[in-house]
Amino acid sequence: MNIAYLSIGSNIGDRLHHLKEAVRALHSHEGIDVTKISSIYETAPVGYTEQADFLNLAVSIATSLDPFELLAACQQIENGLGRVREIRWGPRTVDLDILLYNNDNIEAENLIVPHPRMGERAFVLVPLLEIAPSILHPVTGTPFAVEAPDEEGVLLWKKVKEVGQLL
Ligand code: PH2
Ligand code: MG
Ligand code: MG
Repeated sequence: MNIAYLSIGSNIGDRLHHLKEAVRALHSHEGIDVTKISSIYETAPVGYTEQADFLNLAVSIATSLDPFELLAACQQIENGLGRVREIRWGPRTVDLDILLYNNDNIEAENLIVPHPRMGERAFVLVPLLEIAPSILHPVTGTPFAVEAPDEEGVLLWKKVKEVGQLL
């Protein structure tokens, strides 16, 4: 069994509903178990800033899927929830990104793991470190650190303690 961490975000429509639907869809996939879930954070948009605030969370999964099958499953869930691909870093009903997959270092055309921008993004790291506080970067072997999350626009929005709360 493989362990992966995913970041999930939404900033269109009923954001909480979209996050829940994404977690449910992951969990109901026969090759995926959602094992840990972070609280939900409201986060200021990064990259393209002329858009609404996001809700973001992180999950840990146990999966029999290989990284590319997992990517396909994530994209299928995004499409099923009405995701239309438009502006890079622009608004989205739901976005599922693979952050880490075991300790793998993958550099394919359609998939880079560890996620190349995760180390600079408080909206990724704050939820991730809540569920995996002592995790190390698979390539550099160093811990992930986030300095001042609230200054980077990351605020606790809903405390979540167990996966069942979002199913
Ligand atoms: N996702 C992006 C770009 N910017 N900003 C926040 N706060 N949260 C996101 O999930 C996010 C973003 C591209 O996927
Ligand atoms: Mg993303
Ligand atoms: Mg994405």
